[in-house]
Formats: sequence, structure tokens, C-alpha cells
Amino acid sequence: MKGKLLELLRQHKGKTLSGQDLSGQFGVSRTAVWKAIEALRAEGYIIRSSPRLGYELVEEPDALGPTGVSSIAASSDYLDVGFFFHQIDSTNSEAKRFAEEHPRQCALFVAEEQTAGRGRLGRHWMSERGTGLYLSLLIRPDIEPSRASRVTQIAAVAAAEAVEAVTGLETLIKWPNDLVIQGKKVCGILAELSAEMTAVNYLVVGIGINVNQFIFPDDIKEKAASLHILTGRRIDRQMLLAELVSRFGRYLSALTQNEALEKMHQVYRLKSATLGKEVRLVGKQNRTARVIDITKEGELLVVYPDGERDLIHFGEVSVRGLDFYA
Ligand code: BTX
Repeated sequence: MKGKLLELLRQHKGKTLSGQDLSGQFGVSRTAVWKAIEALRAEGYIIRSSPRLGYELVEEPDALGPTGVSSIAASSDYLDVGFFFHQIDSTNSEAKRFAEEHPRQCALFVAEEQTAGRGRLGRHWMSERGTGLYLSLLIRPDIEPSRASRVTQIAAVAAAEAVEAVTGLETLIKWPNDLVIQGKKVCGILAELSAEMTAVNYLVVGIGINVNQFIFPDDIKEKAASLHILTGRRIDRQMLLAELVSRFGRYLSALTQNEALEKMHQVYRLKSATLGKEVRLVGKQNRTARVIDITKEGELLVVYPDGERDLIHFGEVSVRGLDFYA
């Protein structure tokens, strides 16, 4: 009930909800409502109470917590449950463990700190305590495995829009799934698929966003930045999480509708930091090429200087003017 109560207070932020109405709505005593309010206060929520009027949510804590996470999951129509961890190896690993044991559930996993945060190809994702947003969405879309890459595009678009909504900063998507602002990497996405030949069992979409960090280790300090560094102000991680989960859900519900998907793909292309650019293809003998399109399945269509065309399914690119490559 604590999560539902928080959801309600949030929906009516700035307004006072009477204890009597709340107890009626949840079918519990007014003392039970008061206890739930006290529990929320203990988690750092500032809730004003007026003797005859009731309760008003004034401020939410910056620290992420179990109630905030489960209330965000509850307010979506595609997640059954939300889990919060003070520390975990990797939210993606936890989501996969959970998925194997709970074959039908969809869930949100959020951690304050990851001790083994993962990037693509086994790379490390720096996941400092209390400053970033580290989350995984476990979903079970009814699609063919060949269409799973669209979910990754959806995640990139949803994350870019959420970051823009909360910070006001123009956010671009560097192929395949990095978010960059002013040339700096602020977010990475790692999608992991479990599938049979013709059906998806589940997908885990892991998203790491640099929110309030000030310092990055030497190996990434030139290319990484946080939203705090870029805006000059502290960013509310819970608000960002809520925006992201809700936008992702909106696009996800359109996954099987061609027209809506087409729109999402257009947004992906509009926000692309790679489309139309000259790139160096890492691993393809470092060949340079111009990107002429990004397909619906997320491949890069490139043309080499000799006019030959190629479709790049996965890998890395350095974008001229963006990645210290002139
Ligand atoms: P990636 O392989 O594109 O990026 C990893 C590379 O990015 C690293 O090799 C390093 O150079 C750089 N890097 C590492 N940490 C950071 C950081 N905090 N900010 C900017 N650059 C960094 C991107 O992989 C996918 C990352 C997904 C992370 C999420 S967090 C929640 C979920 N759980 C989990 O274990 N992974 C995902």
C-alpha cells in the first residue's frame, strides 16, 4: 500500500489529500494510512500534514529507494514489479537470474551501486554509488527474435527523450546505443536477449546514465560526462527514472504497430549523431565510410570512398568530429 499511496500523493502533488479519503480508497484504517505516511517520511519523503485537511507530498528524496522504484513500476502497465538494491553486481545479471525463476513476470531493477556493471562485449560500466542511474527492464514482448533490436532503439529514444525532458539539453544517439550530449557519453545501453528460434523468451534492457557524478576515472574522463556537469545543477534521479520508464512503455506498446514504429524510427534517425557522418569502422580494417542510412532493424548502411555499399550489423564506429578523430 505504501507504493500505491506514494503514487497517489505524487499524482496530486501540491494538493492535500484527506486521511479519511485515503483510508476509504485503500480500505484500511486511518492509523494504517498514518503509519504508511510515517514510513515514507523515514525514507526521506517530505509530507506535510494538516490536522483536519490531510497529507501533501512536498518533496521527494534524491536517494533512490524501494518505495519509489516499486511505485514507478506500479504506475506502468507493462511491469509487474520493481526491485531496488543498495548494491548489486549488475542489474542486468539480477534481471536474468529473476527471469529464469519467474517465467512470466516483467520487472524493473534499480541499484544505487553496481560492483560488476557491464558494458557491451564484456566491457566495464563505471557504476559509482549514489550518483548514477543503473537500471534494467525485464520485458517479454511477443515478437520474433529478429525484431528484438527495435527494443534497443526504443530504449535509446526513450532515454534520450527522458534526459531532454529533465535537463533541457539536446541529446543525441550515437550508433548503436550511446547517448551523447555536447560530444560526451552520458549513457550506455546493454540489451540481452533470451530466445528460441521463433520467439523471444525475454529481453533485458540495461541502461546506465551518468547523472550527478563529478569525477570520472582517467581512462574515461575525456569522453564521459554527467548531467550535473553539463547542466550545472543536481538532477533528480527518481524523476529521470520515472520519465524513462513511462516513455519506454509508451513506445513498447507500439512495438507491433507499424505506423507507430515508423515514427519511433524517424525520431531515432533525427536524434542520430551518426547518420550522414563520416565514420571509421572499428574492426573492419578501420575503413572509413559515410553513413547514408540507419535501417529499422538498427543496421548502418554505409558507402565507402570507392562507392561500394555495406550493411553494418553490429560493432563500433568513431564519428568524425565527435570521437577525437579529425
Ligand atoms: P559500452 O561497451 O558501449 O561502453 C563501455 C565503455 O564505455 C567502457 O569500455 C568505457 O570506455 C566507457 N565507460 C565505462 N563506464 C562509463 C560511464 N559511466 N560513462 C561513460 N563511459 C563509460 C554501454 O557499453 C552499455 C552500458 C550499460 C550499463 C547498464 S547499467 C545497468 C545495467 N546493468 C549492467 O551491468 N549494465 C547495464
